Amino acid sequence: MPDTRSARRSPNTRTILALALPLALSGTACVSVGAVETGEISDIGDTSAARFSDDRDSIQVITTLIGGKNVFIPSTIVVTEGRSQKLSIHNTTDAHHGFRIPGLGIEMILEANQETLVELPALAGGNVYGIDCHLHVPHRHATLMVLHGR
Ligand SMILES: [Cu+2]
Repeated sequence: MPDTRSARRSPNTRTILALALPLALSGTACVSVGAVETGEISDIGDTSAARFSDDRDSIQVITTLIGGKNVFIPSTIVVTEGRSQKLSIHNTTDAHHGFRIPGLGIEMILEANQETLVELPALAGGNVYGIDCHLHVPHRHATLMVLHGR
């Protein structure tokens, strides 16, 4: 008989991971593990009021090969609204890759084994943009998330 414990644990792990970022952004100091396990998230509160400061001059990103898949790390890039931001994207692979944000009209080529600077314009908070590699369809996608600023 197969061990069903690991099969049961897998969705819970995904649920916890999926909830981790919104919970972190909500400013909620403590949410009980019981609430996460049962999917009860009604006590998280209104996240639209959360505002963030940002002391970074640039954000480091890599595109790399993991387990046979090309991925962007971090796969969710977080910026704050109302200020431009530099992305310093290092392509650690021996192939060119693309970096495209269709919602912003940004499309760059990331040369093999090189660092490429991408300038993001000042953006409005509360928006999420898809990121992909326009050179390789199977390249795993990423996300740009714009937080409300202080
Ligand atoms: Cu690619």
